[in-house]
Amino acid sequence: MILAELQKNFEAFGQDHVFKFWDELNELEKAEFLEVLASIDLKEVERIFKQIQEVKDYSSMSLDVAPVYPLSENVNDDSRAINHGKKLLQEKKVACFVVAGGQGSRLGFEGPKGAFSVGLDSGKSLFALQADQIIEAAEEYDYEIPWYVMTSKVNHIETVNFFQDNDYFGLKKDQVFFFSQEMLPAVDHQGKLILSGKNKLFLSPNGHGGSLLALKKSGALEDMKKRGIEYISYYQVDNILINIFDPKFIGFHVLENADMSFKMVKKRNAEEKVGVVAVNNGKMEVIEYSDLPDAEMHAVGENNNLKFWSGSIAIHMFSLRFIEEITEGEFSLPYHKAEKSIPEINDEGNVVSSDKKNGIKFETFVFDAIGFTSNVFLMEVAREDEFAPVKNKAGEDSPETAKEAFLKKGKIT
Ligand code: UD2
Repeated sequence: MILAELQKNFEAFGQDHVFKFWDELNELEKAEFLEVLASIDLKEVERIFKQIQEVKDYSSMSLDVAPVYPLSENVNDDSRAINHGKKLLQEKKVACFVVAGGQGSRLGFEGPKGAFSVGLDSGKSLFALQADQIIEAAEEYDYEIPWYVMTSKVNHIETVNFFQDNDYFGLKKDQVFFFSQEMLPAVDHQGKLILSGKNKLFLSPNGHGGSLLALKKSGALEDMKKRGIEYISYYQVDNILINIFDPKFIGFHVLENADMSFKMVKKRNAEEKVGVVAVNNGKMEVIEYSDLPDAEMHAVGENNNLKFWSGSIAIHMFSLRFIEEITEGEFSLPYHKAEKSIPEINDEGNVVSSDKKNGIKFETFVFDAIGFTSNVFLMEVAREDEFAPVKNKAGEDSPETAKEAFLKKGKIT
């Protein structure tokens, strides 16, 4: 698109302020900036900005708790699921998929979060620990289990380099499939694009919900099919206790005919920052902690326990067929807004940062795929066995607590 045409388009959408410093740019800077601007779908940005204004008011809705298969409810059912899960693994039908496109800003670690080490004696990073599990499972089930790693532009090169520098942690190079999710521009509270440099739009990853389309667009789904994969074990990069190949979870997912399954833990307290699964008007949905009304968050249910007693720890099984079906044709998950402090250029052309939440990032969440199916299975797991995320620098969910949980489980470091 030529400059004049682009300017006209930005003007039509009330976004021509992005050209404010145009005359100060050299030819290279102009060319780089034009390429980015031409890739922005302004109509879509406008649509998303409108959509996020319509915040769902859960306080006026009547919410029930979704049924969760409790820890060891039935030994016979459990062992049937375990056997089935093992069979599916022996049949080489399961792949693993980590979402690692986020920025880890709360942790304050520069670089991909998977490269972070919580301080084990071995110094192993989160990625290295995950690779250990894949190697072990590959031996047990006798196949080269493929590992799909989603990054984003903010960390793609560093992630791939980290794998290369560490010889893929003992995995074969073609066992690991990297791909990036898409980026979206952030806006201010009036919906204006944010300049974080004279020729720089502030862009950020489109949330882990972006993984579903990215799986398709990158060719990862095709690659899975070629390898005979039918089920995907999905997890987040920052959980040091992740149990990537859990035959019970895999088995139940398939025996229950689920399209998507969730692992749940008993919430530490009402305010814990995990989403809950509710039944709203007959349909299951995940309500993120920040959207759950106070009264529901603290509501008391059976046996004087919290009504929403369990939280989603972002560990899922997906059926490949389900992802294929929903990403066919027009596919979009609802957008959520994340209000953030974003570095911004001032009138004098200097980049300024503050603690003020001056910007809005648009994100989609993978758990909203629940809206596309009623075949959902939720399973409770023990926190001490399966969930110790590294989120914050110190305190709860920090490297220190993750390390402690890891060692307590008797894991070999
Ligand atoms: C997420 C869940 C929360 C709970 C918790 C458990 C959301 C909105 N909430 O909260 O309910 O399950 O995790 O740990 O997910 N990521 C990407 N691309 C992105 C954004 C994130 O790949 O654009 C990855 C990121 O690298 C990380 C994971 O998603 O592996 C979680 O991201 P987060 O730390 O921002 O999520 P959090 O802790 O707010």
